[in-house]
Order: sequence, then C-alpha cells, then structure tokens
Amino acid sequence: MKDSVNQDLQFCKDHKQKKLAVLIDPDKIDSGAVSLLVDNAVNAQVDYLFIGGSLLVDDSFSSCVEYIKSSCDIPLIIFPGSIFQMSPKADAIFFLSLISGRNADLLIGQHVLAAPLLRSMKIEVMPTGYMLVDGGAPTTVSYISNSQPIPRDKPPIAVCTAMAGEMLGHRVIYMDSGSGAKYSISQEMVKAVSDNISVPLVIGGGIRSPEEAAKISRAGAELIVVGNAFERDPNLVFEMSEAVHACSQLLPNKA
Ligand code: 1GP
Repeated sequence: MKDSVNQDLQFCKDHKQKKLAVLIDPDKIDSGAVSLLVDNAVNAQVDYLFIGGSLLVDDSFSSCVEYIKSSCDIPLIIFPGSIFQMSPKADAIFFLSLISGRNADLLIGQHVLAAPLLRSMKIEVMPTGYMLVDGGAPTTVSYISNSQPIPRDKPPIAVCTAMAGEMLGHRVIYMDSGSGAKYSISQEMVKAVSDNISVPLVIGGGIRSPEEAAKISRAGAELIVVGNAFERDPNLVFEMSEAVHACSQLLPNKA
C-alpha cells in the first residue's frame, strides 16, 4: 500500500513545515468554478487538493475526480462524507474515524464496508482520527454524523481525544469545525493538541483569511484546509498559500 502523503505530512510535523489544502465540494461548485480553482491552486503552489462533502446530492464526484486528475499534478486526497465517495483515481483517502463522537457506525461500521473496496483500489489509505469541534453554528457534518462536537472552550477534551486517537494507531489527527463554521478552531486548542501528539495535525472549518490561517499554522497545524472561502473568492488562494507557507521553519541545507 502507498504511503507517500502520510510520510509527507509526518515530515511536516517533524520539521515544522506548513501546508495548504483546497477542499473541493463537487456539490457546491460547478465545473467552471472547479477549473478556475484548480488553475489557481496550481499557480499558487497549493500542496493538496481535497475532494468530498458531507452531503452530495448529485453524481458529480467521480467525474470531478477525473477532471482534477487530468488537469494537474497536485496530489488529490478524498475527504469522504460517506462510502459513496471513493475512487481509484485519487492519490489517497482519509480513512476517517469520528473519534470525537460516539456513533459506532462512524467509528468502525462504515470502515468495514469500505475496506475491501479500498484494498482493491490500491490507493493510499490514511488512518485518521477525525474530531469535530463546535464552530458556533450547527453544521451539515454534525447533523449528518449525528454526533456532538467537542465544546470549543474545552481544549483538554480535544487533547485527550487526540492522544487516544494516536494511541489507537491513527497516523493523522484532523480537527474540523465543519464547513462554513462561524468560528475556526481556537489557536489555544490547536496548540494544546499539537503539543501533545507526534502525528501531523490537520485543521479545517471556517478559516476565511490568510491571517487566521497563519495564526493556526503557527499554533501547530501542519496542514490548513479551506473550502468555503475559496468558493466565494478563488483568488484568495494566492494570499492564503503565501501566508501558510511563510510559517514554515527554514530547513537546514543538506550540504
Ligand atoms: C474542511 O470543513 C473544512 O475540514 C472546510 O471548511 O469550507 O469552512 O473552509 P470551510
């Protein structure tokens, strides 16, 4: 099984490198908008493209994967809202276990159904502890997952949950306040979690400005994910990419 995205993210954690992912929800944008966003992502040197959504109401997922793979070399990672969002053409998939919730089906049930299909697809599978954090407004993901998010003012709950996730073998911790959240995850919570895990930390949900992305990167996130803000303004990708990458520490020369 391939391991390159996982290794890349672990390198970021170990060497304080910061990366940006653009989330494409095929349900929310049309093909013209996808094309512009992908072009901007290439020109802005975005590190990853994510595809997926909590609720897809049409069948554009597979064609969108194919379009993206045929138009750029940025690694495409599936951020699945359900087992219907899988494709052998993507580079990797987050194998999300909703460790902030107590819904057995999303902790292990759907994974049992997905496992044989994923094995036959031969894409990189990334065991991921997925944690929903309250973003100040009900989100589709919390409704669909039928789970309660971690309160945003309780970093210790997030820390213990992330530590347990790592101990269970998850190789990435992904904290999300949900697409379109009112508030992104606090720097305090990001720092507390980052300081207590040795696997990479992905943060998404409600990040709207380059300043906010930079603060969260500096607090300890290795990978920042933005969806909504780029749907509204695809040109924001440039500033956001610069702001996130500027938070990377300089690597020593390998002379
Ligand atoms: C991915 O849910 C996020 O983790 C994306 O959130 O659409 O609010 O950027 P936004």
